[in-house]
Order: sequence, then C-alpha cells, then structure tokens
Amino acid sequence: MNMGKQLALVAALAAILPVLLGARPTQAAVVGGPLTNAANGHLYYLLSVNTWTGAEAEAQTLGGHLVTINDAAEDGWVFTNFGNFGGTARYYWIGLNDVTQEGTYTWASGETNTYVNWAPGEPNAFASGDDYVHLLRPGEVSAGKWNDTANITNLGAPGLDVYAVAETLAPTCVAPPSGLVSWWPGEGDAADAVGGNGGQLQGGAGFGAGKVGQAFSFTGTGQHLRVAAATNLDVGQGPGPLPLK
Ligand SMILES: [Ca+2]
Ligand SMILES: [Ca+2]
Ligand SMILES: [Ca+2]
Repeated sequence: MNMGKQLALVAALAAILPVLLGARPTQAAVVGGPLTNAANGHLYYLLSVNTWTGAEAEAQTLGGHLVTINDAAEDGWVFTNFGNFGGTARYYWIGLNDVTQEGTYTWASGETNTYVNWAPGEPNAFASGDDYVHLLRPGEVSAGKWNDTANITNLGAPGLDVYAVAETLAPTCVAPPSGLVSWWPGEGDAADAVGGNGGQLQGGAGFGAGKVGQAFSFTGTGQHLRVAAATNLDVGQGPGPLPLK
C-alpha cells in the first residue's frame, strides 16, 4: 500500500471511529443479576459497559443507584460476586463521585457512610473531570481497590471497558387491602398472617423463591394448601375443600 492510500485509510478510519464510539447507548443495560446480598437483603445488578452517568441512569430505572459501598463486608461481597462475573475480570463503576465539589466525594444514593478503599495514590484527580470512581479488576495490582477517572466507557486501551454495579433495596409487598380476612405469605410455612387460618400443605407442595421472599411452590398434581373452615373465612358450600394453587 502506498503512502497516499495509507493516509486515505487513516482518514477514513478517523472519520468512522467517532461514529462507532458514539454508537454505544447512552444508558447502560442489565447484563447480570440480580443477586441478593444476605447481609442487607439488597439486590445487585451488573450493568453493561457505559459511562458512569449512563450506568447511574440505568440504576435509577431499576429503582436504585450505582452501588453504595457501606463497609468492607459489602465491598468484598460485591467484588467477589461481580469482579469476575461470568469468568471475565471487570472494572465496574460504583456510586462514589466528586462531581458537585472537587475533592469532596459523595454517593449517588445520598448515603453518607465514610468507608473508602482507595488504591495507593488515589484519588489523584489526574485530569480535570476525573470525578467518577471504579474498582480495579481482579488480577491487577491493587485489585478491588478504588480509582477516580473521567466519565468514560473505557480506560484507554482495548479490553479496558468499565462495567457497573447497581444496588436497589429489597422489594417489598404492597400494603394489604383493608378488610383482608386471611393472608398466607408463604414464608416457609402455611401460617395466616392476618386471620389465624393457618393451613396445611398437601401432596408434597413446598416453597420456592417468590417475588418477595418465599412463595408456595405447587409443582405436581394434587398439590395444594388446605385451610379448615372458620367463621371468619366463610367461602360457602362447595363440593369439597377450596384449593389454593
Ligand atoms: Ca450498599
Ligand atoms: Ca475529581
Ligand atoms: Ca485516578
């Protein structure tokens, strides 16, 4: 290839590259999880490669924020579960930033805990706009420790993409409607949380993961919850027991 063609190729690539880079969605997407942290019941999601602000936007869509690392235990839990998610060592954004005031770091969630885990020499505010914090990935010196950088998607070389971890509160049940006679939450037993009409699981019915906590699990023919007749649970006359399936 002669020099003229090389220059033309470079010019063509230079024209295409910003288009390719600009093609990344402005808001991250969920690529892993949610995983539940038993220590606090919160849900954590791995988000796709994006800027800190793009990742925070997705975290808010999920009902939370980029993860707030409240203490060393949470720091370790998140790093263990997401630093090498799917067998790929990943950098990931956390909610810490000093956008509002240079040098004063705050969490996207508004929480005011003071635990930090900076890598040696960080945060160094290497460049103006280095206001966003990510973890160093497994296999690196200072793996799991924190670094401030710019609002970017990549740390400057192929493969150095930055993912993110979002944290949301545990889902909660809606408030029970007024006049509720009985409520069987299915949290490991067949107790009635409202009316005293506890039941008996029949036919090998059990419990599984529910939308909130546990739920009844009916997986075979004849499995049901049997509840005895009661004056406060009058379902009228029928051919047999009222099944809950
Ligand atoms: Ca947290
Ligand atoms: Ca800064
Ligand atoms: Ca830095």
